Amino acid sequence: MKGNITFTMIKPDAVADGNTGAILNRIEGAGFRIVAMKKTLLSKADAEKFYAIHRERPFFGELVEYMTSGPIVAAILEKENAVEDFRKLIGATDPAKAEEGTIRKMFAKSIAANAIHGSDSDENAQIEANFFFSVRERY
Ligand code: YYY
Ligand code: MG
Repeated sequence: MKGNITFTMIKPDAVADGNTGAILNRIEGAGFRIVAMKKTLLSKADAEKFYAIHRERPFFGELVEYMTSGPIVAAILEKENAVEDFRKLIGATDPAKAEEGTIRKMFAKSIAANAIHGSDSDENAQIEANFFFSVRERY
């Protein structure tokens, strides 16, 4: 069964550029309900843990540096078929390959500074949501 929860982060460049509101507007406009949300600054340890799956990749150091360069906005989102529909809404990892109208096409600057995160599976959505939010922060 497809899950109804996904996890997102609006990344440091998009937050710093004042695009948080515009991005949330697109997310809600696409039918996602915000279950939990917070603005926070990731520590190096947080970023390394969150992206542990990419530890051996050549871009890992740059990714951790970027994700800790300024505050992010983290959120749990609810919608039917949330993970897949949200990946469609944000577009390809590389904004040069992202479809017209996707959040990354509109707001990403590069493959590294690509404006937004979206979980890639129901299992990871749960893990990522639990990394940031307690049960009492979800409504
Ligand atoms: O899930 P998604 O964010 O679309 O891409 P991932 O392959 O999980 O990579 C996570 C993150 O790492 C990506 O959003 C930007 C960065 N990254 C990079 O800087 N350079 C790459 N070649 C691939 C990914
Ligand atoms: Mg990913």
